[in-house]
Amino acid sequence: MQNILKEKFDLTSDSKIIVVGEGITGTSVANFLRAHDLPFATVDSRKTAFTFDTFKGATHLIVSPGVALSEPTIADALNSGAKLVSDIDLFAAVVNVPIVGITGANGKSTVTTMLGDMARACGKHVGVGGNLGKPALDLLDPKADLYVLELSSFQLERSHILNAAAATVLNISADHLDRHDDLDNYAQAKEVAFSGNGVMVLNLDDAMVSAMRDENRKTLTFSVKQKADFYLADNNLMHDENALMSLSDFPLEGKHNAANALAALALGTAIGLNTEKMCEALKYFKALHHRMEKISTKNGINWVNDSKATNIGACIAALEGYDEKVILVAGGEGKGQDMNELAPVIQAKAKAVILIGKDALQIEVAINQLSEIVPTYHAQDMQEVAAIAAHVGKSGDTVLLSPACASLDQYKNYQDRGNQFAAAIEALPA
Ligand code: UMA
Ligand code: ADP
Repeated sequence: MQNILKEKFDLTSDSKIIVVGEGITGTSVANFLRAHDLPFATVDSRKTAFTFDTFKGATHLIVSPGVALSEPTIADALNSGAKLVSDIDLFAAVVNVPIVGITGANGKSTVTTMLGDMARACGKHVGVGGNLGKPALDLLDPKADLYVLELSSFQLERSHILNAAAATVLNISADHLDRHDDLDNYAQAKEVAFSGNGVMVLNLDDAMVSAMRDENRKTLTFSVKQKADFYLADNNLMHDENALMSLSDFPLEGKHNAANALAALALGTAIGLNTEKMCEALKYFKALHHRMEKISTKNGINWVNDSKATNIGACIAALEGYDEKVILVAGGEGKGQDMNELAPVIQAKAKAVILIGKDALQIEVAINQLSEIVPTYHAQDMQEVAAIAAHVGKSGDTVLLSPACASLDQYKNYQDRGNQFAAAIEALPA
């Protein structure tokens, strides 16, 4: 094992390795290096501010995804010749069974979980994680015969050697533009998922993803709008000319979830999973928490928690899933997104908007430029959101928390935001 690491990363017992970030990724890396007798130091800027001295003489930097590579002290160390290695690189270097890599702006967790369920239904001993929760290195298990990894743009931008047996970029839409220079730079990071020579699973409905096609590689396509290898016809999930299952047997709502199912089927097919068993797993798939989760019908209102909608693309997909207009709860940390892209969909699909968080005003300004007035309200916390929604909403209305923004300005994470929403509804007088 040491030899593989030595060969792939020039790692030796003389290397000066610095693990940057002491979160769950940093801890998984530290455990891995320790197990391989490779000495290292860890640093965390929230404990001690980074200085140029922090990285002096470093030969290898293993930087956690939450830490920006543009951080001047890190950029300086990399410019001075330190090698950038990611936890994903270390993982890929030591794994000898197929890895499936799943990235995209939205749908990663859903597709990763679906494919994990499908693999289990096929009797595989599968490790499922990555950005989804458990860091890749913590999944390592001699019994595993497959790994399914959700990969974020931050993990991919610092990775080099994934060589997945099958990979997909589900879609590209604006996200994390506070960390990536622009959409092209973000897409380039995502494209690293295709490094190597495995099967590429491409979304024909997304121009930026379709453009990643490599004629020399085996490719499977999916689409909810046109014929592809995996597509929709007459309300069925299709593979070539074969109907795999009816959408009425598929428990998730929204076209975007049909797209997710098609992507998972394509990935599973690419690695040889049995079609019938994959469809069986899809039938029993349960929506993940905080993604279009129906939480209550208190006071006749349908309260829906889509707190995981941390970017505009996810919020648009949620709104477009409704035939009738909803009361939208949105706002938070906007991450440099252009809220003018969201405003027309709000006009078409929202009867009122309740705004929260740091960038509430940006959304309001975009809404105010619309030709039609959409009533907007501001709320300081979820109690106020619930109170306003209960006052504005009538029986039969839907109140949708789909913030289009990150949560970190006001909440611990998107789960905390969703949980506080649910608790506030629970606390409303009946
Ligand atoms: N830190 C610094 N300096 C900084 C920023 C962070 O020292 O400038 C330190 C923090 O003090 C903390 C540590 O780094 O001690 C945290 O590291 P991290 O932010 O990289 O987070 P981890 O705990 O290692 O979790 C990461 C992913 N987090 C991020 O990408 C921000 C988790 O994705 C992922 O589940 C986990 O690795 C396992 O792979 C979370 C996420 O929000 C869910 N991802 C983004 C998303 O889905 O949109 C990309
Ligand atoms: P990710 O892991 O990429 O954030 P999730 O599966 O957790 O993706 O879903 C995140 C948000 O995006 C949720 O609000 C969900 O409803 C929405 N979503 C899921 N799949 C898609 C898709 N294919 N296109 C657009 N939005 C989607």
